[in-house]
Amino acid sequence: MTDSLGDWRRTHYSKRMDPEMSGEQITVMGWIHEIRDLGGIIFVLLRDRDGIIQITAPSKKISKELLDEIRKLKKESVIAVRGNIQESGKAPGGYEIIPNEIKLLNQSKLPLPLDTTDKVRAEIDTRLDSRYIDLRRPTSSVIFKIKSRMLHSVRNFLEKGEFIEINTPKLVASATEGGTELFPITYFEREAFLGQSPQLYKQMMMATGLDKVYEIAPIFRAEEHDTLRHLNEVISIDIEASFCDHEDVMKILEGMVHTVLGDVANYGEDELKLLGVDLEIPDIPFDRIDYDDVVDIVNSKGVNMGYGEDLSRAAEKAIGEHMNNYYFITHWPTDIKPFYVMPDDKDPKRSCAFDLMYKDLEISSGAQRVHKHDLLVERIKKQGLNPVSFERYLAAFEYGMPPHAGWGLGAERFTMCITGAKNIRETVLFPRDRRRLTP
Ligand code: AMO
Repeated sequence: MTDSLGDWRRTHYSKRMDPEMSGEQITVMGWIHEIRDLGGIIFVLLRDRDGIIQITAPSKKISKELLDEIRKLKKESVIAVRGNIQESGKAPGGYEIIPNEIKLLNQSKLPLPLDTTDKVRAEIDTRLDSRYIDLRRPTSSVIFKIKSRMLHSVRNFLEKGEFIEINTPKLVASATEGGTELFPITYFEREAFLGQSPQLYKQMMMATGLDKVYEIAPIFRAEEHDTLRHLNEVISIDIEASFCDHEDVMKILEGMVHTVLGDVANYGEDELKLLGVDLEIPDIPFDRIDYDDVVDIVNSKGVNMGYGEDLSRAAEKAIGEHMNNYYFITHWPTDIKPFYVMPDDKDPKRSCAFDLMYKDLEISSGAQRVHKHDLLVERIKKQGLNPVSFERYLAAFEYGMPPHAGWGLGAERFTMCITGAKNIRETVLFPRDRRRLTP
């Protein structure tokens, strides 16, 4: 038999107690984390979003009916407790509640597919299969509290910088980053794709006069990689700004990373502590290293890398060891960057593209863009793509397209930098990878 919620409402989360509340009757709601029956006294640990509070039921102070009710409770069932709060040196968190009334709101089946205490470590796949239970563990859920703080701070920063939030379509007709890595879908009688980047749309916005835009939305990549850094659906934080070059948007990016890390360290102190993270706020400006120098350094560390090659995993590790935590790699070879990237005026083999790295992890790419129509057509052809598939995008460059630049920052990779998560799957509620499409 379970009880209905009725007119009961939570008055406090478990961690929002203070000494002045002593003796007050409060109502808490949550899950039974643990229950210990010592005969003369029963301890119930109630867990909510914030943490754990002890319900202490001594047989001397509590009616027999209520004690019998408590004895029937099972781990992970959902309860509401009304009782008097008091300080207690022995209870976790320093407070305990002496119950007056308890409602059993819903029962949990036992055994659980996963332990909710950190006593038994489960494999990541087992955890993801029962993610709703995994997220009852504070060390799992805290990552999403931090991710939420990060995204909130990103929005604040960009709004203060007068960026306008936009939403672009995720059902698209053609590729943006080149021909591969797309998920095809059936769109009525035609083929379409899931968007791999808002790139072409955010650039078209520059022809509208909106001037500075940002989008925080999913991107889909049909990459076959099965690594700790790649997923097939991630959240990209994208900006595009007119009358700007790559240097300007690099300044925005480093300023944003600096501010966001400061905000997370400030407001998420307890959350970081739970993960054992001592967040270092990097000084700005971040170091900038030329791609040519990266090639030299990587080779000097015994990892083979030719000019014009992308960074292999070994090369990323080699350069990561050499540099400070956050740094930019600039002047990438034009040929290995997408068609929309502006070649350097003086040396067109090099481009105005950059990556932002954290140690050995790429977290963002950006560039000044080609804003001249004819050069853009030439670049599309040179990359083996057909300008006809980009007709509507290209048209936007014929009627007054300002010079512009932008970047895309992976929200999950940035969350990994902040939380120290080694596996990107830890930073996504329901990750999508080569093997996983449910839950
Ligand atoms: P790029 O393809 O480099 O650039 O993507 C930008 C950032 O998005 C994140 N990211 C991923 N994270 C995890 N798994 C993946 N499969 C994955 N793919 C991308 C990374 C990466 O640095 N249009 C350009 C951006 C721009 O120039 O504005 C683009 O999409 O953190």
